[in-house]
Amino acid sequence: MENKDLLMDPAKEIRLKNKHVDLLKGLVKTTHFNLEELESLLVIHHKLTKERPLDRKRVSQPGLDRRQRKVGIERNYAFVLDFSLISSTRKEVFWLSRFREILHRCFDMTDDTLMDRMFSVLDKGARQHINLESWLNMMSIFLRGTLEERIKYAFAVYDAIGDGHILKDNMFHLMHKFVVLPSYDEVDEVVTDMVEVLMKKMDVDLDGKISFADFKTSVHKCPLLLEAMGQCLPTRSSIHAFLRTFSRNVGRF
Ligand SMILES: [Ca+2]
Repeated sequence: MENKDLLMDPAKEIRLKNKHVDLLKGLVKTTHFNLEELESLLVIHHKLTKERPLDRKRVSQPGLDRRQRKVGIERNYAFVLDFSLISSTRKEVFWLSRFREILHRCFDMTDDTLMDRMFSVLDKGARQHINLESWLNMMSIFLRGTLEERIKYAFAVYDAIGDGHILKDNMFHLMHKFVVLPSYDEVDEVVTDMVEVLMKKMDVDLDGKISFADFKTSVHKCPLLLEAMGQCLPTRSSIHAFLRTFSRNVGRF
C-alpha cells in the first residue's frame, strides 16, 4: 500500500486507512473516485481534522526533514502540506471557520453567506462539523459532479428555508452582494430588478417562486443559471489544481 503523505508516519497512515476501509470501499460505488483517490482524500481530511494540526512554527522547525517536504511537494501532495499550515482555532468553532478557509484558499470561494449555507447543506443533523463521509461526498460533487448532482446541490444551497422553494426574498438576500453602489437605495433597486429578471427566466410554472423542477428545467436550458444566485461550486481552474494534488486523472482543462 503506497504511503500518501511523506510527512505522516506510514504505520499511522495504514491504521487510518484500515479504520475507514469499509466506508471507502462503499464510496467507490457512490462517488466519482477510485479507492486510491479516496485514500488520498482521507489523508487530507485527517490533516484538516486533527485537533492540533502542524502550524507554521512547527513546519519550520529544524528537526523536520526538509528532504521529505521537498519530495512531498514534488509528488504533488503540496496541498496536504499547505493544509497543515492553516491555523487551528478553538474547537467549538473549528469546523465552520476551517471550512471557510479551505473553500477560500483551495476553491476560490469568498461569499461567507453562501459558504455558511454550503456548510448547513453538508452538516446534516447540525453536528457542527462535517464528517468524513460528507467531506468525501462534497469532494465528489465539487471535483467530478455530474450536472444533475450539481443542480441538486446548488438548489439545496439556495433553498435557505429547506422547504423546496426559492422565494424572491431569498434571491434578494443572496444577490445583494453582487452589486456595489454608493447608495443603499440604488443597490436595492438594482437587485430588485435582477431578481425580477431571474424570476422570469427560472419560474417556469409562473407561481412566483422557484421549485426544484423550475430550477432544473432552467439550468438544463441555460447552464449558466446554475450559479446565478452566487458561487457555490469551485471554478474550473481550482478543480484542476486540486485534483492534481492527489490524482493522475485530472481530465481536460
Ligand atoms: Ca415556480
